[in-house]
Amino acid sequence: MALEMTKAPTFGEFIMDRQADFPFVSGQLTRLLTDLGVAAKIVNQQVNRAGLTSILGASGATNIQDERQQKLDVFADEAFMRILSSGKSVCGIGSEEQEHFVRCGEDGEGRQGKYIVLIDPLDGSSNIDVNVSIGTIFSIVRRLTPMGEPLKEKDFLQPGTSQVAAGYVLYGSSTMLVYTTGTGVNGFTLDPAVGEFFLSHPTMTFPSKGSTYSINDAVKARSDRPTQDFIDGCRDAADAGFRGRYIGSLVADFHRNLLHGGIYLYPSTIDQPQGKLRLLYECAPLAWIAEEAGGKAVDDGVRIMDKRPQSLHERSPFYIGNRHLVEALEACRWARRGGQGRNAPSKGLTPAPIP
Ligand code: AHM
Ligand code: MG
Repeated sequence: MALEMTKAPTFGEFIMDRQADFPFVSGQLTRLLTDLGVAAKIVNQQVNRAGLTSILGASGATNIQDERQQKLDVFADEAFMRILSSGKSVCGIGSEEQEHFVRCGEDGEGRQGKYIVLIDPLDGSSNIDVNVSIGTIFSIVRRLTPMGEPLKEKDFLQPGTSQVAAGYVLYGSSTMLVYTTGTGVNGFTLDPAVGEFFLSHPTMTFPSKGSTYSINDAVKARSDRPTQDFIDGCRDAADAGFRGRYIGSLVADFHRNLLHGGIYLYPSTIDQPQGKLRLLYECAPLAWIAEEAGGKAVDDGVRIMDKRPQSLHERSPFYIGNRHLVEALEACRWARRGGQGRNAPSKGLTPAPIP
């Protein structure tokens, strides 16, 4: 029997084809996205060996190349840093693993390269050692300082609306790369036998209704009243199919909610008024993907994409997912304010998140 085979585009082919959608492009963004895909494959390989790495590294913690065994998140950071900074497209990198912005180039001033990358190299740290899905999140913006001049801090501190590309890699039961450049969201699955990402999820959108809520229950207990009202409403709607699902890896929780419909919440709390998640390399890129997929992302009152960061590791409360669920949460906030102030709910919307 003849095998029927169709070949989906690879990630590389897809971004090359898409390059034509942007007039006057120089190809630097295409090269940068290609480099991200390569780095993701290298990190994926190590993630898949996570348990072995510690066994193999136990004797003196050195590997066959006589390099010290590293924690996976440090390894991921170094892999992305090395690959991104050795291409010609990137002038600066801001990473969760680095205290300060890194300016690329021989003089360390970031004079060349059009793009800045903000990255969480390995998100979901608490899940690394227990074989649960983790991810990488990235955001790309254009430099503001003219080419040839040293990069300034303002180049890194741009709002989500300035992004030219954003995406994530999910190291799960399979490895996926999902990204947007503002013309929809596309997902690629890594075929480990071939070592290529193939287009598997074209034009991703949230389903019209979602019924999953994702929150750390202990954090919910310390969150503000509107968040608690909303979650209580979700629980009360269990008969209507509402259910709580929380992996504790943002990428994995977001990805599941994107595919099946739902909302992820990391609220402000009494002890962490700004929440936990970082605006530049966790919230903003996922917010753009959510919006491109028909969803919504806000903090306690402002669209995440509009927030102007003041520092590299700035945190933000974060609510993201199906538009109707995020708006139901906003309706709870509005109701708690006695129907005063910003963000009046859309007509007919009630705090009850019944689908
Ligand atoms: P990390 O960047 O240190 O891994 O922290 C971010 C992670 C998210 O992936 C996840 O959703 C959240 O922190 C879990 O936090 P908690 O353990 O407080 O629920
Ligand atoms: Mg993180």
